[in-house]
Amino acid sequence: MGIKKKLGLGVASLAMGAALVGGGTFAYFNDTESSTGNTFAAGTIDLKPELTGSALWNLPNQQPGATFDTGTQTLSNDGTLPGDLTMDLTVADTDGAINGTGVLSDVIEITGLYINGTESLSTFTLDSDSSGAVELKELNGAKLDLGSLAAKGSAGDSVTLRVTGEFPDSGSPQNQYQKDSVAVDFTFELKQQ
Ligand SMILES: [Ca+2]
Ligand SMILES: [Ca+2]
Repeated sequence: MGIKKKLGLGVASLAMGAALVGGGTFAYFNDTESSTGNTFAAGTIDLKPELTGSALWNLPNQQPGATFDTGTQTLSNDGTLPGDLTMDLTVADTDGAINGTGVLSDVIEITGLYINGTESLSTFTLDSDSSGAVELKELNGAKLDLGSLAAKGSAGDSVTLRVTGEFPDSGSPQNQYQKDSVAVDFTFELKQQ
């Protein structure tokens, strides 16, 4: 028996067995479709530039009347997902402890907070002592919403920020602030929406 005939016999036997078990087979219409290659991949949230350890200002040896300005800083989303940007602030005084009591964060004022070039300080509720000015002490623990950043490459994937301030000259002696210093830490977080 040639190999073709052997194969033919095998097929016939199988068909018979099916008929015995199932009690009969019937033809039917059917249709199958497939979808392959379905993947789920996580996108990224990546705020740039990396600011770890870099200061926006470092002003030793100041006196009443001095001003400071961070210059315009750009923060960008370098990731593939949009996010909401916040800025956390902490303020820490070091009291020189000479000439009476008082620390710099009581008197140094933030005079401008520019977001994309628009002065936005008054849009935040920061003047908790209703003095008419935002002193550094009022920023300690503040969390400011700076808006959304689109995914990298889309319109609105970056924001510019600039902070200005002043150590006001009160017109009278402010010797209680001699030798004092104050540190302001900014922490920016871009969080997925
Ligand atoms: Ca105030
Ligand atoms: Ca002091």
